[in-house]
Amino acid sequence: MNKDSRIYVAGHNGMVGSALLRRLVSHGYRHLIARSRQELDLLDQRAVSRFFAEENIDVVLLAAAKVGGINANLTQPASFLYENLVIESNVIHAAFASGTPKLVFFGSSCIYPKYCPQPIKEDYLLTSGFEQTNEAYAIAKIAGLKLCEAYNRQHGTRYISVMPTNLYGPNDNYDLQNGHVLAALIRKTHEAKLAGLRSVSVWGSGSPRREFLHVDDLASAVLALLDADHVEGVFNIGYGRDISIADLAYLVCDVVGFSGSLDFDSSKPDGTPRKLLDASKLTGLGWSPTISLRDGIAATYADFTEKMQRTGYASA
Ligand code: GFB
Repeated sequence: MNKDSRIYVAGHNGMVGSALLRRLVSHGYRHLIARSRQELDLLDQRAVSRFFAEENIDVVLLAAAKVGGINANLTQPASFLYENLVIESNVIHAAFASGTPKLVFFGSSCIYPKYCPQPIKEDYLLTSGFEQTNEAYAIAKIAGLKLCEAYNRQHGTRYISVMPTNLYGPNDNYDLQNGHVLAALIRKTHEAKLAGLRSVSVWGSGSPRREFLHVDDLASAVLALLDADHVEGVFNIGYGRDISIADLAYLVCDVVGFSGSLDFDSSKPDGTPRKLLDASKLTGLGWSPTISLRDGIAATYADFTEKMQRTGYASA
């Protein structure tokens, strides 16, 4: 890949896609291609094929997907399975059919079994059952990973898949029902502070552990992979340490400046007890994360409050 490569960032308005775009622009890549959902519906196979036939794309960063937190996955399994299967099938096939040499497919740490040795290695895929709350999304993302491998084997493409851990950062989705935990806790503690509330609800027991990677660190990892020669297969992208949901909530309260108490709501699901990734395949290429959780939360909170002031609401 070089600075004149024609790079298509699918999902450029989302948290991951916008971070990729920021990184590519800051690193001097000059031919970046992006289409909004209104300009190109990735669920429309004919439109996607026509787009690839016209655009002469060298690299695809397939960050477009239907994503969401534990409650969104629990309540919308058909949407998560259908939309992610169709988007990835349309884009991966059209990339192959138009001769695009490089593609990065984005999965998630939730594709791994609910119970497997920690930290999780790429080889643990499909070695035991899924976490029920996100089985649909996990199966869709595994299908995308396997589709890349199948095109590589049958047609000699070199499409790779990355499995990021839980992500956060600018342009996150702050919707309290469909977003992820860190964005939800930032919004809930901020609103509780402004309203002078005495407590904030935290879903579940607080005992699950999660690893969090700032989305700008994810973007630097993806560029490190694209710059490396002859990389292939699946790469975990993680921070290297995890934290309990309870301790995360206390950390967010500290950063936001909310001094009330936390109410743990056992009527909400905990989900996977732990999903710490082994990212040594990637760190072996020389990459490492640079944004600490506390600094990342503080920067994300600043982004959130700025967006609230500008738009009055912070959902994606
Ligand atoms: O981030 P989250 O929704 O997704 O939840 P997962 C992580 C943990 O935080 C769960 C707890 O144990 C939640 O019960 N939690 C506590 C909360 N308070 C809240 C809250 O206010 N909102 C939310 N959302 N959670 C997702 C998968 O699993 O991980 C996706 O469902 C994707 O498919 C994503 O893979 C990366 O980490 O449990």
